[in-house]
Amino acid sequence: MTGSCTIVIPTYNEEKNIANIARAIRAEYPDFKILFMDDNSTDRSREEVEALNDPLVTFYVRDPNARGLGASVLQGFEIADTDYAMCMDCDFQHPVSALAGIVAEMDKGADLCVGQRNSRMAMGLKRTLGSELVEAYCKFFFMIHRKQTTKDMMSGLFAIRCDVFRPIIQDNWDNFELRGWKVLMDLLKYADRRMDVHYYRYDFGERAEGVSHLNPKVPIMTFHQLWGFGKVTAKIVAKMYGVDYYEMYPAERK
Ligand SMILES: Nc1nc2c(ncn2[C@@H]2O[C@H](COP(=O)(O)OP(=O)(O)OP(=O)(O)O)[C@@H](O)[C@H]2O)c(=O)[nH]1
Ligand SMILES: [Mg+2]
Repeated sequence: MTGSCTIVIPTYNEEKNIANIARAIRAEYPDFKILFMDDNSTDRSREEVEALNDPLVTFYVRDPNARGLGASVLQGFEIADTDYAMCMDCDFQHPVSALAGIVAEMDKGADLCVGQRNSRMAMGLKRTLGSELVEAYCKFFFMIHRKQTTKDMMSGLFAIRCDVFRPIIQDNWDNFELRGWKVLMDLLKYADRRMDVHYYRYDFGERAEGVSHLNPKVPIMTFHQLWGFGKVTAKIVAKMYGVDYYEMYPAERK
């Protein structure tokens, strides 16, 4: 086992950020493994990573028939062979300097450490308000279903103990929102409520380079994670955005 942590980074067409983020992580953390879970990028992402020649960096090309941000992160967590695995985005919105604080919390015995944004305003006012509202809505359903909630449940920066979460991932693979973006929220649906959750606060930034992948399907998939009534909400939101819900979820077509 090399080092204590694998940094799992889901990527799609991040050629402008991918080498920079690997270099930035390596400069501060000589022994962290870096695992890019790439969904068949059509740009020069692979070449950029290969040119780094870093033995602790892996560019994993995922099955093109099983694409999805959620699936990428969960599969990365399964592949990780270190004590902890942490996911973060490729575009520097999650500061590399925060990783040390998160790992320090894991070293104190946490099962899960959530990177908690001091503010979401880097997303702009409209998206920040939307994000906070959606999170409050999701939390309400988690409470009704007596599930574990955390602060910043929508966070894309968090670390897990692999031995605690690997069985959860393997046992529930088909139940996850595999194309969805709210991986932490999905994991909490199946996690033991007695687990030890720690937090690390950080300043959330703006995308460094490249273009956003956010699209109307993201909130639809987030609501779809919320059991029966969430699916009704997802259908309403799909209608609002002019998205064909049953094309997204053909198995639910009656
Ligand atoms: N593997 C994989 N990664 C993805 C996919 N879509 C987005 N990503 C990655 O997921 C991370 C988050 O995507 P972003 O485009 O930054 O989404 P966002 O942060 O909500 O949007 P911005 O605030 O505009 O950056 C980035 O590292 C993306 O490259 C996907 O379908 N598959
Ligand atoms: Mg981003």
